[in-house]
Amino acid sequence: MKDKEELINEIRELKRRSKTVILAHNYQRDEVQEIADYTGDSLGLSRTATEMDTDTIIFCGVYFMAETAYILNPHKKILIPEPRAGCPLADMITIDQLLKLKSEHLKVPVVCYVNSTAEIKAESDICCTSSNAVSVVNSLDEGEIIFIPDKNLGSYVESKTSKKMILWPGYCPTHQDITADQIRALKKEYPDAVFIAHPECETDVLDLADEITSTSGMYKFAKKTSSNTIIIGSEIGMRYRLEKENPDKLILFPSKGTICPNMKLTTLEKVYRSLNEEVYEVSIDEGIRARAESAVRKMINIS
Ligand code: CIZ
Repeated sequence: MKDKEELINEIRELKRRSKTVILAHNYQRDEVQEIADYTGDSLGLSRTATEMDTDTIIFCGVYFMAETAYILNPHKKILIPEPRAGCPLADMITIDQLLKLKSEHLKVPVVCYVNSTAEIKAESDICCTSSNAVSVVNSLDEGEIIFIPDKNLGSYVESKTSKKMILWPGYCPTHQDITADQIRALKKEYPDAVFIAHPECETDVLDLADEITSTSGMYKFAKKTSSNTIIIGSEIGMRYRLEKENPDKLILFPSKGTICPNMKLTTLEKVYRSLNEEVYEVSIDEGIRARAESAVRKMINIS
């Protein structure tokens, strides 16, 4: 079995020889972020994939993210090292449930969070991410909006707009595990700390936040805050880049358990195999992909 350094060197060499670009989501393992050419959020990475002059991209993240990269880059080969890396939040609404919801609220536009399957995106009017959800909702003329599948992000958006939101009861189990009591305890221990929360957290946790933002927004806020102690209300993979970019700041998480088990399924060994054997290729039925692309492009055009 190869040791970590050996694997990293071989991955770098294979990547160089095959002209493959590796993209890694902000929640990936430290060592996977280390070998990536780019790290970022799902939309940022999908857009980077569009700009890259390469035919093959390895997307280290969960399945809907690699799908989103494929939706925007159907002529490129998008590989995911671990195809079983799913997203429980994306799976909390099925296509039949969405069709039923739409039939109960005719003419109400559907905004779907990027954490959704390609099929769900194809049945939605417009997509959004955690960084542009408020502007996406505000861009619509209608006063009433169906927002799927994340109830926490949806109710945060509702608090920032004058729209009536029909929410779906989905949630991210990792962010849902962060509690207001954990944050209060950390704030008591570190009274000068600022708390940055992801909008996938529950409302009582968001009520304690100094800043509510996406993963990309967290990196920006961490750099500019004058506080030397930052509590992060999100997945533990954020620690890698936050500590690298802010060596003088103390980065704290509410618990050691703020882990997305699906994000951690991608390992260096699997990235090596993906490069070596060109597995596993993402593909989506063209009819679904084209309709999903329309929802994603509409979002890109307004943000
Ligand atoms: O869009 C993403 O990558 C997710 C799931 C979260 C975020 O805030 O970046």
